Amino acid sequence: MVHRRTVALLLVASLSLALTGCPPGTFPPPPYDTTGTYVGTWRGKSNEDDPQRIKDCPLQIELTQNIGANFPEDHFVTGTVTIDYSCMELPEWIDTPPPSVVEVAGALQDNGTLTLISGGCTTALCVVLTLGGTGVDQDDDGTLDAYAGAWAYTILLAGVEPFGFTGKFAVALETETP
Ligand SMILES: [Ca+2]
Repeated sequence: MVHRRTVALLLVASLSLALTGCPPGTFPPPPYDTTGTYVGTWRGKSNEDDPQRIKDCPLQIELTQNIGANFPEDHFVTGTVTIDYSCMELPEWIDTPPPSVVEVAGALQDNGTLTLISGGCTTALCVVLTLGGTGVDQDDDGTLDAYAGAWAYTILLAGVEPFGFTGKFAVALETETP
């Protein structure tokens, strides 16, 4: 629960930043609806002395947003990020791989910037995932089509150096096959 509270505080903080300069009563609607399934890849390198270099690792993001809600809830985005561990070699101190599906939450800013954060901990370790990027509504229909930016993934365990990756990601709306 502590982590959910942290995420909520971050949401409030990023929203207050986003709204500086808005006169009261004229809150703009979200720039687009992020609800959907997005597929793509991420690339980057680990923070080890001899870094692992990752290229084209599959990434899937599912997002939900209620654009019909009142402000500021209409700007809140929740979802899951699925990480493929076959791309990377986890350190030996990780006995059990962390969940490959990570719950994230964030806020959509009026300039199209979307930051997603997770704060998932088990009794053994914590996984911190942040995605910060810009979304584009390519066909101007009010829905997000592509989302790309910076990625950071860190696994924390007391007493050892954190292990993680930093890099870039890019995903696009999954097109339904009839
Ligand atoms: Ca669109």
